Amino acid sequence: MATLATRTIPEAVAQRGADLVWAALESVGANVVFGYPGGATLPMYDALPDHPRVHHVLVRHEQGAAHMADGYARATGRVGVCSATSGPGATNLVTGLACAYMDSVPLVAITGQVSTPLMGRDAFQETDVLGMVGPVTKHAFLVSAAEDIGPTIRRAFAIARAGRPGPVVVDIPKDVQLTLTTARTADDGPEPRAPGADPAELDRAAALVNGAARPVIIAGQGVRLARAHRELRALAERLDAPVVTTLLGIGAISEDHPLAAGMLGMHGSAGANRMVNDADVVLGVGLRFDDRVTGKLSAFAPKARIIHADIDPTQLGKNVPTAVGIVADAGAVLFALASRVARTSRPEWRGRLERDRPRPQLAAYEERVELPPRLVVRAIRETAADDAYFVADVGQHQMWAAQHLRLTEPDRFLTSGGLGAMGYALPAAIGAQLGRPASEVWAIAGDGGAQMTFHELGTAVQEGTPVKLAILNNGYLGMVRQWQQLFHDGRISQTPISSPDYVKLADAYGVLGILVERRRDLLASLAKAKLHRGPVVLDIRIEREANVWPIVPPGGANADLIEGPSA
Ligand SMILES: Cc1ncc(C[n+]2csc(CCOP(=O)(O)OP(=O)(O)O)c2C)c(N)n1
Repeated sequence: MATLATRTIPEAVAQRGADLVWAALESVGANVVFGYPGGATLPMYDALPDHPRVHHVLVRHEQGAAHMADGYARATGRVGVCSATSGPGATNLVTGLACAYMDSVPLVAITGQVSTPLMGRDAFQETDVLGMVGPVTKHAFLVSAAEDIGPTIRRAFAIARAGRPGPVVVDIPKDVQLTLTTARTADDGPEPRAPGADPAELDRAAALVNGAARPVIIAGQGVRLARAHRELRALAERLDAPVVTTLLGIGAISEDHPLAAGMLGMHGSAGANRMVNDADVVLGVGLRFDDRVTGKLSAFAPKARIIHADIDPTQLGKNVPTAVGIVADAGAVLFALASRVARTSRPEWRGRLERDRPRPQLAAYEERVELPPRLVVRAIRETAADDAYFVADVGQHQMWAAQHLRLTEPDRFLTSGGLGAMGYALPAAIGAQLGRPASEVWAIAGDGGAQMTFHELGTAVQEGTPVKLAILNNGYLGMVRQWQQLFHDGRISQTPISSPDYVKLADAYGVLGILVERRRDLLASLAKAKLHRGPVVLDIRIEREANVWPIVPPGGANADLIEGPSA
């Protein structure tokens, strides 16, 4: 772990703490910061123009800053940075921090704090940031001396990246930002290294896998974070074992790979759920085995011995009983196992996979509907570049996107999986676009989530980020309506939701808005959006009461999944 050592350079010119904030960010190569200024960050913003290597993106709401930093981090693999003032600025960040925490996204958030003598006095815009963010961050620092600013920020970066990544907050009182100091950041020393897998555990895991007739690999976000796609594919091919993914694991394996068996869990494919249900050995890599993945715990993978590999030791045995637990980076585990297991062929087990593959044709009833959601998602996929990024919001459209985009390039699917924070898509897409300026970025949102953070369109305009926002507009908070229909006797309560005229609203921002009401206009409208050089908002009026299928009823076992009419 880095030390907080500083050294004084006698001939150095004294600098304000505020300058040291930006200098520290420059020194770690953080050249994009998503933020919003205020009273407690006035010194920082006063110093910013003297640091032209940092590009500051002015957001419209601090939640947007955190989600943008998150989208930037997920798309680039780098640490995302956001900034907010004290009090309401910091409180507005919290949703985005919690989202990054749940999904293991490396972020550093810099918050201004009221001046040290005012702290604890209910000062104007004072909140106890450390107290507030503790449960949703890996770590939070309060910096009490200007000379600690540089080392603390550098250490925050190291913590955000190390092991299981996550958000770190650095809270800096205004007087500390104003203090003059000649201190410089000392060399922090080497980054902490990920633990290596225990060879004995690897041997036990390999023995289990070698003895298996029906093994399944479950790939989670950890495989993507470790950029271990090649290692995953190599092991799967060696074992001839199907690979299912979690929602965040989508993109760990190309979805057209013959061993890719789709997403597992509540809205996973019937095939993926059945294979895990019948597996005799499950190798879970880089996932939490959360409730949306396992369904009823006691009935999860009932015939299987479970091997669980994760870099975070607190995950092992937390939700599912494991026969073997391995604490290590996903890439290291997959690589080490590949050299310990026998090459095998399992035509029968593989045949199951072929049989259960989701069928792409529309169901008969969908042919009678103008814009069934599955058709819309597939049309977006068809229109977008092969290597486009897709950022899904939260709700039915998120699940349709997860099920039907069928991505072949690694790591192109970004979504708020753990927290499930509506409003994520547009800001995260803007962040992803700023991190990947040469790529196409599509945000897919519902009409509910779109209204939560639509104002960030202003950020896209000011930054010239050409994100395409496709609103799958069904006039409902669709996912909640679906649950009311299926599990609350059809009693519809507070889920019909009105929308503004999105085309006019886009126009007010100087953005191209396109209304899509007919199937015959869909592809042409999407193509127009793709070719337009600036941001675009598509208001796509999908089938109003479509449901997401399959679904595992709440509290049910994955094996009890209901396939629904569109199977
Ligand atoms: C911030 C937040 N508030 C509430 C919810 C609960 N919730 C989950 S899905 C959903 C409905 C989403 O509606 P919409 O954005 O229109 O998408 P749809 O499900 O119709 O595709 C709601 C309210 C949430 N996930 N996040």
